[in-house]
Amino acid sequence: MTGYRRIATEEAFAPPELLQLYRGLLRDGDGDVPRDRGFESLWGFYLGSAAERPRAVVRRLTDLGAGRIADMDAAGIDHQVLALTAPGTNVLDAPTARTMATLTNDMAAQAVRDHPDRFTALATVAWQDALDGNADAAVAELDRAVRRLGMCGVIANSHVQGTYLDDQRFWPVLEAAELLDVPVYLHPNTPNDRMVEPLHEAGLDGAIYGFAVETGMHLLRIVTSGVFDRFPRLRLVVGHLGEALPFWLPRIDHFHAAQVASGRYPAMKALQLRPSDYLRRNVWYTTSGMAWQRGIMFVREVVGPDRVLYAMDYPYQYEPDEVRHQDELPLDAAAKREFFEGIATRLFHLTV
Ligand code: VNL
Ligand code: MN
Repeated sequence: MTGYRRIATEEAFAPPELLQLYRGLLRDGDGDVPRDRGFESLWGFYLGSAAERPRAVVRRLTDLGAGRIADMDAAGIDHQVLALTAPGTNVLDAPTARTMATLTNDMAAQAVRDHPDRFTALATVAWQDALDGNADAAVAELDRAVRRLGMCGVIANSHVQGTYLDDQRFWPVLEAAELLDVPVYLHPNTPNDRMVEPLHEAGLDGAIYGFAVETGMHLLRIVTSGVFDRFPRLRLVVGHLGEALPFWLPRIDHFHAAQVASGRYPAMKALQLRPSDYLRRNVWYTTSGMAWQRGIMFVREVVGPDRVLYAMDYPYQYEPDEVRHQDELPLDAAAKREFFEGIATRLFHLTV
């Protein structure tokens, strides 16, 4: 009836086994992993609150079957690109993270096999393996997930215990994503323990704003570190209309050039292109949690309409009215089909 299928591209799930590990972390901590007050704030809430929304979110996260499909049908979502919810395995010690990544990929692959028309999935890897000099293990799991399980990208739930993907120890995984031709979805995490305090004390550490502060900064660190000069065909996907970066393009370019010219920071090197050029060449932008026509039209205008695509942010922002709002974007039928279906199909190489 609409002339397009709605493909939602930032849709979260969680194995019950991972939530059980989170409960243990919240209770006892993990001697091998530094404290993370953002994690405690986020998952202390979702796993501890008796209020209705957090309980519904946790129930929906663990459902990769009939309940989720009923929600999709009720909202008009034809297909979900599934990803392990944040912070995923990033808060675990490396051996536990590796075990959980394998379990998560197997679980998602089963859901895709059961409902190939409704689900595809992003791979999960234990990014901290790369920090321990064991990037090969993360690369091997990515390879298995993509080539054996048919996954269409890899989720990066942002910082790994305070380190970011500009750290060259992670680059073998980025190189593998480039070679496998699958995008890396850079999803928010709570701000790391060194930056969370002033946000947390005001109630701003989560999806309301802290995620965007943390993840916008992460994306910018990736750009300014030269990742895309080294891996020019690497593709990144970011939610929430780009975590505000599209609004900042001129100022970022201006001060990047000025700081490089003056040699102000050793970490800020000359790049082959302007920062905004990478944000228009290597990055795609989903509308997760940002069902706002004027914002969507602005981002299309400044980064290009061919890299702005639909996402819901299920189950955290399960708002069927927001689907309708995006159905009514001031776009012609062909452009709307691209927005809901075409761009996602090519970006993730979807076959259904
Ligand atoms: C929230 C929203 C959390 C979107 C998310 O991941 C997310 C939240 C933990 O409202 O807390 O993807
Ligand atoms: Mn999300």
